[in-house]
Amino acid sequence: MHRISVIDSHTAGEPTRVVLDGIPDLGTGSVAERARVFRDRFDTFRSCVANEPRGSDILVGALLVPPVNPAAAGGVIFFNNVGVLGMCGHGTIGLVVTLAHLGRIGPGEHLFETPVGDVTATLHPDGRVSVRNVPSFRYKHALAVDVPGVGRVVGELAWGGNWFFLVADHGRRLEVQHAEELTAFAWGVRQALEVAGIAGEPSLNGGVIDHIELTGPALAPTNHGRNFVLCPGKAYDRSPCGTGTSAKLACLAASGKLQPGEVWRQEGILGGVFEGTYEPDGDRIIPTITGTAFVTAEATLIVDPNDPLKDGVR
Ligand code: PYC
Repeated sequence: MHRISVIDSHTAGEPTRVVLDGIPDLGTGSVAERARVFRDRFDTFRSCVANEPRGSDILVGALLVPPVNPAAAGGVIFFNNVGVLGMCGHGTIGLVVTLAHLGRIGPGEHLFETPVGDVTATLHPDGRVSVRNVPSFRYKHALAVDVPGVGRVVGELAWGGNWFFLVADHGRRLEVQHAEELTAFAWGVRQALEVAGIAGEPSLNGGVIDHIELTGPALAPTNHGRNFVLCPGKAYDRSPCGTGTSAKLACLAASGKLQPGEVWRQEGILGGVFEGTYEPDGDRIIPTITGTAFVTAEATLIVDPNDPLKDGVR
């Protein structure tokens, strides 16, 4: 039997599973190099932890690995039902709350290494977590793509730790009862981008645009915007998506609609909120996203070699 210790949490409804031990040997390279080893050689482990019957399409896993920089609290490799992510905002909030739950960290600033750069997470005394994300930017705006069965869709392409295509003019209501229709629309956009060969900067995660973010007005008057984010494996983010909110901030900053330090309250599809602000960083921005997470389980996954579904359902 192989045993894997995990702690589950949710951030505004979006689950994170932090893997504490039972992790394969990924070598001693940078976190980016170890993420490549994980992707190329240990996809079975990813599927075993993230996919059914132990996980689900909406689960984001977080491998906690030793950092290169001894000043860092850890290295982290995020993954989901189909592969490895660059960064994950809701997952970093979940990781910090998990480490605090274990008594490994307390309130204050904590550095984490991710495959796409260092992030700093601040655990506030009231339990909220602020994640100072990797530099983010709008790469292209007013980009049109022809989506079969829909027509011409115009959006913005932005990096927030993952690549996002943000569409404001989608003509749909961003309410969870329409999740199926929103998923079908966003998936069509994603496939059309791929067919059209539209990509981000190849040096960042290969440039693959694997997150589609539909944006619109907030439902609550205290918030500034709402989103529906379709993740790479066709599951929608229950939270406002930390990297998606970072991409949104980059677009707002690029179009002069949000000033440095000004607060943007981003509503997710379930109504959960991340508060975002940014600092300018040359032609990029450094977003900070604040939210809360709650631990939901402490568990040991058991992988029985005789189980025909030991590697998860792919
Ligand atoms: O919060 O950044 C995020 C995220 C990415 C994918 C799912 N959640």
